[in-house]
Amino acid sequence: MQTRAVELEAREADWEYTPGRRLPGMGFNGTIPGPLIEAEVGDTIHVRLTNGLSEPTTIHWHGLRIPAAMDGTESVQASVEPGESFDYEFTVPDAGTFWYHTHVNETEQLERGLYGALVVRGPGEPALDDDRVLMLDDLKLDEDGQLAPFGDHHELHEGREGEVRLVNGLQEPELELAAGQVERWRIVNAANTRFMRLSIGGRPFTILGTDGGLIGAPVEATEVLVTPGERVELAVGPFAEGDVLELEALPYDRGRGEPRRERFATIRVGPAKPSGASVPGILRQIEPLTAPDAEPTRTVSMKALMHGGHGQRDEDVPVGELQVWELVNETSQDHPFHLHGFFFQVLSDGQVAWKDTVNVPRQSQVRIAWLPDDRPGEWMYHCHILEHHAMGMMAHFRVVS
Ligand SMILES: [Cu+2]
Repeated sequence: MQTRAVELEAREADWEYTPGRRLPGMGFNGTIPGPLIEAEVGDTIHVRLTNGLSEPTTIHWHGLRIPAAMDGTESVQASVEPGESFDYEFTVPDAGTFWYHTHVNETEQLERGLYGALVVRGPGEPALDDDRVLMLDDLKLDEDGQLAPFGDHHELHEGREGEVRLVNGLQEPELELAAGQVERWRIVNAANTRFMRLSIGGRPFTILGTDGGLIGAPVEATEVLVTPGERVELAVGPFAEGDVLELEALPYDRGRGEPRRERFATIRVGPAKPSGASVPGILRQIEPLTAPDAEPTRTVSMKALMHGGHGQRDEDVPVGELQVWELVNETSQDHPFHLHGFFFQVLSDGQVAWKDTVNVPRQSQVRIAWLPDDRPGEWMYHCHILEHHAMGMMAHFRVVS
């Protein structure tokens, strides 16, 4: 186990998102996405955040089960003022694909690029030929090709979706793969609002993991829905030399916007290389927290959250007391529900996996279970459509020992 020291400076960035086109971005260390942070389970990460912006910021460590004081929200720390710095220090307990992002003026700071990925590796993971992180995002531009203004009333309700699709900060890039190889793709939806029903040229791929790392057993699929904040890990390939495939989002109706088929990247398959990839039939043992039909201990209404405004407070959660929450969405649009600091299992989808963000489709319910381990303090949950979060679609609660 190691201690890893990382310096992150939030600063303005001249963002060339496609050759010859630039935007005034914001990037950790001036890059979009920010630096990839890599660690092994049990490592301690020390991050000094320095704020080189002209407005306050913080970092939220999305999906990491770390102490409340390190969660990066304004309920556990003062936001970091321009010119100041803040030290985050925590141990990473779980293997998986996580991400870090600003938690202040999110709609604008995230759109402008203040996010990055954090990958934690554990023992006994499947061996694939390569491992890459794809942070998917979009950008909303105005007629002059500049960032569209933020936060009008319509945008807050409908969410902000743009016509420029990005992979790792670049518009519809080309990705090269070697024929015959199978890669592990760690995909993060870093968009403010855009839902991504991902397809890789219609070819089958294997789902290996989700928000909280590996799932129990690999799942073959030709598409997977990734909503804002969610992650998915895929085994991709093998393909034949000369194949050209599109990484795209298929039409998905979230109750707003126009469902369309949209390209994120083009995949070109080059000359063959030998493959040592193998995906075992069992990836991990995950014990169910409770029975799929367990009675809810609490109901969370998306409608009430959406209309409740800021400062809502939900009831305390005692350490060690199993939580079964019924997430009820009586609104006319889908909402990706994100719980800070803890993993949950979705009881209503028949799978046993660790999640921190789950889509609650409109006019439906999703039942989740989670067990608050001994990390008391101020926590929160919110809709991960950032405009909804900005509108106040969130609640604070305490975990109490
Ligand atoms: Cu929402």
